[in-house]
Amino acid sequence: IKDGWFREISDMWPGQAMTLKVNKVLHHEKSQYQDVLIFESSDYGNVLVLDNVIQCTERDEFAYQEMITHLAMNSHLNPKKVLVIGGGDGGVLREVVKHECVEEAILCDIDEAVIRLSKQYLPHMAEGFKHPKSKVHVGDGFKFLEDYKNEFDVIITDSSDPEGPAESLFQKPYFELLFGALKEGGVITTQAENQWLHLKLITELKKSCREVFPVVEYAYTTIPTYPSGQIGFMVCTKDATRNVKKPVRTQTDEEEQKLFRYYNKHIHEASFVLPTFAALALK
Ligand code: AAT
Repeated sequence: IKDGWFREISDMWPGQAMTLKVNKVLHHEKSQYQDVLIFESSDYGNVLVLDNVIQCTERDEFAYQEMITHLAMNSHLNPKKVLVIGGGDGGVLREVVKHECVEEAILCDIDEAVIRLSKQYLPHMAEGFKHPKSKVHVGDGFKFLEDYKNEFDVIITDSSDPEGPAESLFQKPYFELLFGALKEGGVITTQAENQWLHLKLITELKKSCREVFPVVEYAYTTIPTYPSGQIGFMVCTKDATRNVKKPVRTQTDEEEQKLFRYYNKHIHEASFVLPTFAALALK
């Protein structure tokens, strides 16, 4: 923070940086895994920052949390048991339990500080923790998955960027664990970075996923406070016959408007349509 502005300077997006005006710093600590900063911004509500990277703001978080969740949830006919890796703010959990078919939703984040501070400063996201179907485990997502085989219908990896504690969540051994932990017909989504900045990383990620899953597609959402204003997802399923680009389960228009602010059945399909430069690279 300099002169009242937070600047998101990082080698992961050279030569550019999101800046947000700071009203006041609410909390700052070094947790066991990362530097955790929470500030109140002038126009984006409260902001969670890990190792100087914006994780979410109250104003636009729904664009990300809804898409990473419902692209997976609506690509499964009857998701009952759901796992979230990362997502310590609780926003993805909040979205998962909106689906009444869900019987159990488990979240595994590596950092108790993120969970603790989100409950205090990001209550609209952390409401996901209060739901009777929600369970929380603090630990490394990679290690957690090693104990589960044939267990989950949907697994959502809402992880930070590959520099730091989330590095292992972007590599092939992790996708093998995900595949093994899914039941037949299971679906995953993972945070898969920005097509303007990380096309090479996304290409490699897709290749790794393709070596494990029969169906792998990249989708993206728009979000002002992530680098370059967009972020993508890998959407994969064990079921070779399924087309994840079209929801297999839908809500009525009225339900959609009641439940979601960003996601709807049209944007589900649209989010897989890529500009030519990205489509060619990811072919
Ligand atoms: N929904 C907010 C978006 C995030 S949060 C990412 C979370 O991943 C953090 O809470 C962090 O503690 C957790 N995490 C990191 N590594 C691991 C791990 N190995 N196991 C479990 N959880 C982990 C993502 C923001 C994306 C930013 C885009 N620039």
